[in-house]
Order: sequence, then C-alpha cells, then structure tokens
Amino acid sequence: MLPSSRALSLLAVLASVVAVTGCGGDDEDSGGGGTTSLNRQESGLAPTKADGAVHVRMRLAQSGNFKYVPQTVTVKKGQKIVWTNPQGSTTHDVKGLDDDFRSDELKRGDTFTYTADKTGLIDYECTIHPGMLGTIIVQ
Ligand SMILES: [Cu+2]
Repeated sequence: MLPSSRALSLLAVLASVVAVTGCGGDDEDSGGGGTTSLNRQESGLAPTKADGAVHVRMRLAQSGNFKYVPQTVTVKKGQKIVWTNPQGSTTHDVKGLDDDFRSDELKRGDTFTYTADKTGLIDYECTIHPGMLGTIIVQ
C-alpha cells in the first residue's frame, strides 16, 4: 500500500506523461522536405517560405496550453500571414482583437490568410481557447 502522498505524485507523473504523449503534434515539423532549415525558428522572426508569406501554426505546448508558433511575427505591410492548423483533433480560429480580421473555425489542415494593410501592432486571439494569443508587428 502506497502512502497517499506518494500515490498522488505517481498520479501526477502519469498525468503529465499522458499530456505529453497525447498531443503527438511536435513531430510534424520533422516531416516533409525542403524547408527543414526554417523549422527551428519557433520564436523571433517568423519562417518565410518561398511564397513570401509568414507562416504561423497552432500547436499544443508542453504546458498543455495551445499557442501560436511563433507567437509574435514581424511582417512588412502588404505581406501575407498564413495560419495553419496541423493538429489532429482541435479546432482553432484567429481573430484580431480590434476586429481587423476573423477566420472561420480552422480544422486539421485548414489555413487562414490575412494581409496587413497598415503598419502597427495587431494582437489576435483564438476565440475557442482563452489565453491563446498572438501578435503581428507590421512594419
Ligand atoms: Cu485555439
């Protein structure tokens, strides 16, 4: 018979293992070809692919919270931002806090594109997950 405090900590360990292995989303960047050099830029400047757009993904962080990766992107005025939802089971969306834009619900593989037409700072959120926030700096 385990002391109850030990049983509790065992439960906590099991729960965190489930949380980490349950998402299975962190391997997705290792697949595919041709863009691997861009995939490590999880913060700071956003990956810019051949289409000239800046790409943001919705991901499950190790904390168990969803986040936009990168959380902050810097774009030039007129440059496209493309959000992609690569997760298997969770729907997200993208909504500017000042209602500059709003996506439909994005399911697995869905994308949303926005082109910033004025310089400044745009904060945005996922209306499905409170606290899932991102920022666009338009230069
Ligand atoms: Cu979300």
